[in-house]
Amino acid sequence: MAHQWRGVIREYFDRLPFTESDPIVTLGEGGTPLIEAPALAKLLDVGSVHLKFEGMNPTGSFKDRGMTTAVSKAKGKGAKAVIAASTGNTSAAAAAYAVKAGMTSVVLVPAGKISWGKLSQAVAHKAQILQVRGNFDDCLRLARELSENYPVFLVNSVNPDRLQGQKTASFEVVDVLGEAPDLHAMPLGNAGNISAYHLGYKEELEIGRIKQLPKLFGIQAAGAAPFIQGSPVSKPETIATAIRIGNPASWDLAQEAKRNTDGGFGSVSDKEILWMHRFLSQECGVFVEPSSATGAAGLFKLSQKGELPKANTVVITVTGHGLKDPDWALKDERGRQIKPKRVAAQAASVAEVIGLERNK
Ligand code: AN7
Repeated sequence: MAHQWRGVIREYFDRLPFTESDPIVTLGEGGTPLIEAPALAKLLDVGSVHLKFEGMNPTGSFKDRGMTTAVSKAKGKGAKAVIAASTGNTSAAAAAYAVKAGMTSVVLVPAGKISWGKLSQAVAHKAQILQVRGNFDDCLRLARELSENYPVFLVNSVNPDRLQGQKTASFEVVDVLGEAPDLHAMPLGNAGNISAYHLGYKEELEIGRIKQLPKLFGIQAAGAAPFIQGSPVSKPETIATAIRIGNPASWDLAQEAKRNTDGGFGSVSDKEILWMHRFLSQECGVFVEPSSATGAAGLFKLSQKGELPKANTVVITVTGHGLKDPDWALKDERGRQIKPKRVAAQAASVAEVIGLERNK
């Protein structure tokens, strides 16, 4: 029988805190492609750029890596229900993995501020969805309080089992490149992901698979940029709803990731995010949700200012699939709705509309 990727717990079993008797709840997450993007390398004026396309995970975002570990651990402890606060992707992943585990799920999302692609996933996987009158930070506070006082397991990234799963993305990058990149950038929201990459790369350094850590760069949306401001933002605002977070839970771990790798934080406007969102789909063939374009947008901004550190190999994690939040692709640069032309069902009229001349 042909070999199939077995999900991150089985693929990296000796690198994760699991034993043979532990239940494993998996949907085959991980093993995502690292896609070369020469157009982006040219734009940034670096040797090479590889996009780690996390939209290829089973629920369409990197959250699946941490959800397989968190839900497996919860199952091992006899949990019947999981709870998560979410800007969307965590809720989709929690709901799907809960179904696979035979558990129920409760998700708390900011009212009216999650994309309908993600909402449809939580509904499809029969989560109990509660729209909280507040932002993500309010949702996380509630989820923590509920998990402390009621029989529900918290599967947000404040649960260390989540970071264990998410660190496998750095292993995969090293598996493919054979070394660490010089620089690795990603969007920065609640800060679980940059902390997990740091953890993974540190482990790779310890066992000698890489010789140095990549500089880790976390990029925020300008309207939700507590790491740039230096303190929590009380009213985060951005069209990149996945990272509309004002009070990141993994604050200290992210600061450590930046310091320890000589990396950096940056922020980009919604306009810059949408410009890069379009560039990735139109010039690189990679369709991501707007939030996921933030890492690349941040590096572009640094390169334009002449502040991008010299790098031969750059990896940029694009965290979620474009189909999660597709409305933005259906708008042009000025925000006008794009409507494909209607034509009669005749080759000659189609040819005329697209400006083709008949072969001689
Ligand atoms: C596409 O789903 O926080 O810095 O509740 O969905 O690890 O938080 C999502 C975050 C980047 C930020 N890109 O990662 C949630 C949630 C996408 C995301 C982030 C998120 P972290």
